[in-house]
Amino acid sequence: MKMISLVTRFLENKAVSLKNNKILITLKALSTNGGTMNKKLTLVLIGLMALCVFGISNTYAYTIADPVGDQIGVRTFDLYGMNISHAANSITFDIFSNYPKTGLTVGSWNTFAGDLALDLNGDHVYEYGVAFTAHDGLTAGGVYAVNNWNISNNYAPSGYTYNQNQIVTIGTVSGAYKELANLTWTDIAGDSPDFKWSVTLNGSDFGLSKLEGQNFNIFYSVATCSNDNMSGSYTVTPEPATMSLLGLGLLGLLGFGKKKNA
Ligand SMILES: [Ca+2]
Ligand SMILES: [Ca+2]
Ligand SMILES: [Ca+2]
Ligand SMILES: [Ca+2]
Repeated sequence: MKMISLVTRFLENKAVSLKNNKILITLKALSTNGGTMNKKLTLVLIGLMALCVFGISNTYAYTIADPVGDQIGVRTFDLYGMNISHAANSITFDIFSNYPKTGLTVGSWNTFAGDLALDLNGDHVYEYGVAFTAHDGLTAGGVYAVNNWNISNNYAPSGYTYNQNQIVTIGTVSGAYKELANLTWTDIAGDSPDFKWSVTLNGSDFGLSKLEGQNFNIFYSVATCSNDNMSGSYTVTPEPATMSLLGLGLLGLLGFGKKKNA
């Protein structure tokens, strides 16, 4: 409440000092029309803040969202989305699905988890991959420069309905893995989604001294059948600079208010 009354007082101040600003004149009218209107303004502010907090804590607002129920076959194959975040020189991918780490056997087809495909030069040819399981001589968690990908058709026994011609796992690579990344698989609370893959990669994996400004195109198939898949892109924005600009702007605004009040 102290915070809200501070914000309200700040807005009242601004309304008095910036008489020509239409929006702030409206705020002034609201805040000087007695206690009732002041309470209304406070309620609006509380509502806005609650909305902000709810928005941040809503785990279903994925960076890349995938429709629920768009999989072929059982709901075990459903992907829900991917959250992507970054630090100074690392990027983290969290993938939410119903697919178990041990894989799923349908009839005679032993499916296993797909690998993460990354394109860093914007041509949607995925030249990097992270192996999510050990297969074809690759190490789980290894970040590889990929020459070509296995597609779902390479794995399908005859007579199955599945998502054809989709890239699913790393095929051939050039050289050893760039890094053994921190790859984790978690059985998260609840079953919609049921599980989370998480992997954190470094700029050096891609020969980059900094990730800032770098765009990633991402593709992920839930399993070797690609019965669900998702794609999207993410740009590593220069957050610290943005934050300091915002800070400077706020300081400028405060300074301006003070000057006018004097
Ligand atoms: Ca889905
Ligand atoms: Ca590429
Ligand atoms: Ca679970
Ligand atoms: Ca999908």
